[in-house]
Amino acid sequence: MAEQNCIFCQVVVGEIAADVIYTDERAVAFRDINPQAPVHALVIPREHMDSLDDASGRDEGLLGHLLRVAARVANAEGLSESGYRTVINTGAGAGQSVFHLHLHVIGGRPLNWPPG
Ligand code: DGP
Repeated sequence: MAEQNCIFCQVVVGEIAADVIYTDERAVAFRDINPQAPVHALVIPREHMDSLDDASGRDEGLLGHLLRVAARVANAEGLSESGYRTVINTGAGAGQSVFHLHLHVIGGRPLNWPPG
């Protein structure tokens, strides 16, 4: 169910334009508007979920699917050799600013560890 005022729900239905690079029946991937690396995509479920904290046991299949989409996107973006990072920020204190679950897929430059 779409959440009112959720920008990523609006991306899913096309009300907000995005550079979409992958879609299927459960997920959408598009380029981040504020990229932190040469490749920076977001993978989201079509169904609204505020954050990873809202996932329940019945969402396990969906979560696995989102991870597989992240890998597919990363490989399609040419990151299989160089590697890539998938990040889920959960909660404002961890840097989450959009409260619709999303996986960042980041790559195309050296990535430091630990992250900031
Ligand atoms: P986070 O801070 O983990 O919640 O990441 C949210 C990301 O979403 C952030 O990197 C910027 C991106 N973003 C926010 N609004 C939009 C938008 O309207 N379009 C796109 N493509 N990305 C957005």
